[in-house]
Amino acid sequence: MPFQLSDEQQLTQSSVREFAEAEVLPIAVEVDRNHRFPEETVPKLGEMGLLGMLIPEEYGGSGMDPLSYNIAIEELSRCCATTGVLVEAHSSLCSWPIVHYGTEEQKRKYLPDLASGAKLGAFGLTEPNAGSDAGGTQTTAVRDGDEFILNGQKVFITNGGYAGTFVVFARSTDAPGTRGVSAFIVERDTPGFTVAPPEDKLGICGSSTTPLFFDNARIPAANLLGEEGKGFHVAMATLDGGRTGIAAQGVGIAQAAFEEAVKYAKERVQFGAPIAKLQAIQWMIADMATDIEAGRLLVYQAADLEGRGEPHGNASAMAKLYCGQMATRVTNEAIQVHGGVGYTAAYSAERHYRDARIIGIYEGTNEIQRLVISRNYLK
Ligand code: COS
Repeated sequence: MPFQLSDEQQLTQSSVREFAEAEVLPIAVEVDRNHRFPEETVPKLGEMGLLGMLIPEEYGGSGMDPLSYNIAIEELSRCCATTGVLVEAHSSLCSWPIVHYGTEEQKRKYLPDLASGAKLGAFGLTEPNAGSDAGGTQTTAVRDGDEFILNGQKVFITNGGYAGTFVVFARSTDAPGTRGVSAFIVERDTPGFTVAPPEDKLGICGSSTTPLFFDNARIPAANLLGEEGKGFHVAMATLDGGRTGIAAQGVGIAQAAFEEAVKYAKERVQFGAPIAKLQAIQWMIADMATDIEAGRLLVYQAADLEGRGEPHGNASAMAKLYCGQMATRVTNEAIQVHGGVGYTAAYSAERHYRDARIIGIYEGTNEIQRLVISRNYLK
């Protein structure tokens, strides 16, 4: 077996599964139907230490290894994809860059509240005219004494409506393209910074996905994250880890759909026997199980490389590319196993199918992952 989880990793897996089944699963359907952010889960996630997984102990987190973290994201997403991405964006996209690029002062100021869940985190990179072309950032940051003045707009920001701490990217120098971009930490109550109402989406319906507006928003120059003009590197390095987390979310969604398809196949009787006795169903189950396992191993590999301090951008792009397609395939098959009822809201297969679709889009589309991967072989 290429990956033998350590005792500690297995403990993380079982304890997060137990927590998610007790606290997250019971509200998953309602959160989806009502497009409701699961606000009451946030303090529970904080108490369980699930908001400080990527934050070192000295700043209030648990300093978990990347493989354990991704296992936790899989387990949360297996019960509720909305909760999975809530934790993933908070951890991979906001906490991680502050841990890795923040000054000691920034870490002491922002990380303890992120670790406890007193504040949720978000990441503002995408703009109306800068999606896949993240280097086309148009939001500006102009230095004025001890401050930067931010102007512009971000879109599709996960946790936008509830986050207290945002890592935001803006153009602060005249350097063209990716080189003029800098990263900043922005607090929610900054005058001139507003969060618009959430998007109405196909899936992950409880997740708060919002635009952000900066209208002469003044932030302290001390909130520059990393070196000025190196923000694009911060964004790309952040996404190297984040993409593994989204792949893990895809594994969790697919696993949930698979388990429900197996259960239904054993219960549903047609032609005088459970449909699990039919080879047509058996082959679907076999393909789904194999597909999920392949995706999970890609996630484990990318996380393991990251944990050992090895370059992991190629592996995380592969994991995300594969899991985006895998989760769509598996959840589609799960509906097929259910037949007509799979198309209705009486079963969760349709929710998983809708939730799976985003895996191949956010934190870089399938096409961007192919670009990242192919560059490693063709350079
Ligand atoms: N880690 C650190 N630095 C990186 C990096 C990485 N993984 N990948 C690239 N860089 C650096 C490069 O070394 C280069 O540095 P220099 O300017 O110092 O030479 C710089 O970043 C620009 O890189 P590159 O030339 O590859 O940039 P491109 O404009 O070609 O963009 C893609 C590359 C398309 C891969 C990038 O824009 C991207 O990932 N787009 C998708 C964005 C995305 O995922 N959005 C989702 C938002 S979060 S929900």
